Amino acid sequence: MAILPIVEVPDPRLRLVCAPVETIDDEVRQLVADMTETMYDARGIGLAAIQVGVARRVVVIDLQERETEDEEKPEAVRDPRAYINPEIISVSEETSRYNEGCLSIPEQYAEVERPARCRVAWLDLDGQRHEEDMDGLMATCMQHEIDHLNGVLFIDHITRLKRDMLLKKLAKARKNAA
Ligand code: GNR
Ligand code: NI
Repeated sequence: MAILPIVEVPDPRLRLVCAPVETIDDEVRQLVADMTETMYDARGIGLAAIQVGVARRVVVIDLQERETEDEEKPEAVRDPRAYINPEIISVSEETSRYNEGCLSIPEQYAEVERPARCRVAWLDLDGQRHEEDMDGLMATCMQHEIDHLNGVLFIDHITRLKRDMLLKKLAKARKNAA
């Protein structure tokens, strides 16, 4: 396994439409393993392959809360799931708001409104097809990740004013860190 560098805005790769996985081979399994390690290292709850520079429709998610913010999650409570070629089948009319963040837009957050529930289909690492209704944080996170596969970021769902403010704050934070 390897911790891979995370692609950040304004990298144009984040705007690519990713290609479906045709065969679940060792390369895909290696990618999922590396994405999982990278997600935990970065303390994210999800990660799309394009965030490590690979333009394929692969997502990993583990929503589980950590004990404290700066404590790394113990192996025992880790429950990483891989979603290959995930697709939204339907969404609820009801929406919900969540204060979203993204590892590709470090330390910036904004309230995003999305469908509260969605039905999602995907393949697991054995090539088995699954279909499931999702709600709560899982529905939000899955929609955020599938957006990445289509070159969409959470800042595309907020007003231009809020987006410009957020990107300005990011530029400032980067400048201060440099
Ligand atoms: O770690 C993450 N937290 C998060 C919080 C609210 C909504 C979505 C997310 S996903 C994000 C990790 C990430 O950037 N995934 O693409
Ligand atoms: Ni993200």
